[in-house]
Amino acid sequence: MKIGIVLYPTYGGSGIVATELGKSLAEKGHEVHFISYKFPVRLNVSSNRIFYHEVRVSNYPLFHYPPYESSLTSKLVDIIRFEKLDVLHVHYAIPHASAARTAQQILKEEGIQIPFITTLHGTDITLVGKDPFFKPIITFSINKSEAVTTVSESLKQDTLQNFDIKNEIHVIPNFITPSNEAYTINRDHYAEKDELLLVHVSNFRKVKRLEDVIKVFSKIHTKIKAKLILIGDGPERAKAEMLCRELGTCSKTNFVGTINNAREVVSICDLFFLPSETESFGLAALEAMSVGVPVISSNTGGLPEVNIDNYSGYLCDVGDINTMAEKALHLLQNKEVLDQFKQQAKFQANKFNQDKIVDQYIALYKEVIQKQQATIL
Ligand code: GMT
Repeated sequence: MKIGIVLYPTYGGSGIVATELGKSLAEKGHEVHFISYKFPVRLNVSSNRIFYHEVRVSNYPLFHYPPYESSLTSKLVDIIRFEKLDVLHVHYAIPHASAARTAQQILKEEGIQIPFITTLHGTDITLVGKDPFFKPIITFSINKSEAVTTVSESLKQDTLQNFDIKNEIHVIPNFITPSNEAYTINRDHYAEKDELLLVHVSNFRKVKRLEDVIKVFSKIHTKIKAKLILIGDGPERAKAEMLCRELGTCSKTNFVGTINNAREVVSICDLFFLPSETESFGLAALEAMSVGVPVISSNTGGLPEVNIDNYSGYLCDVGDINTMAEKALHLLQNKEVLDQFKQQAKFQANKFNQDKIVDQYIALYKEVIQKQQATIL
């Protein structure tokens, strides 16, 4: 198949999943065309089956706001027409699904038919989507997609509750990519031999509750020798740094920024924190588990579908920093239990096997293509 993938190119989960999916599809023999405004950060392979098409936005002075959706739509029309794509898979509803729908209508006028699939990743529904202003366009583009997928059952229920959806929603969870490279990271650069390492990875947005990570750490570090690594960057960073100063944990906290080898750094850690307000899936937690790091997370959204309480880690109420600290100490002060949880975390992560999950997308592509061909005949 010739597949077009529209994505955000950044470190955000939706872009990572879309990129890894495309890489895997190419490995399975499909031709994949990535379409975005910037080269996707995880597109670190070369393959004669992978293509990248950049959307350029006009900066004509009249445009106070550059018309990205129109540029994307025009790019889609051009690529679908020229590359003769069989199916388009857009990640994130705004503005990718609506651009896909307009491109589809333009091409229909020329006698070209292409189905498109929309994958909802969470923030498009739970945050952006709840702004009533966006509701009509999100509802319309979901209903006009030939197929819709969500990354968790919880996100499916959120979507059904908040939008008037006529389409069936398929749940296809995120997956872990096997990491083939042998890690060479030196743990000594991050901690003393007798110190435990705690870690958090995110885009430091409010929804991630970074302050809870720092507060939990301040409760823990007086009881055990430990350091905290914070991977990522974003709007809450300055506040987080102030809080570390207030709580006197600066010397034990390492803000390493947005790094390419995040999973490698996580792999040398003992415990991962994801106390988010809401999380449709929690790819960062799954990636931590895949390298044997148990997770203390909140129990909202899709997190209970990923992190199993008292097995791959612990689930706590949002904002319950006392229980988070208590559970973390329970693991960190009992080496045997911690080692058992490390193994269990890896085992749980393996359920999100890339091959099986990518095959579910392939089956869906085939289904929508066949359905569309049947309507033409
Ligand atoms: O978490 C973010 O802020 C980034 C966001 C995105 O759209 O890239 O992540 C969402 O999609 C990920 C991949 O499906 C999920 O693992 C994250 O849980 C989800 N984030 C939220 O729901 C807050």
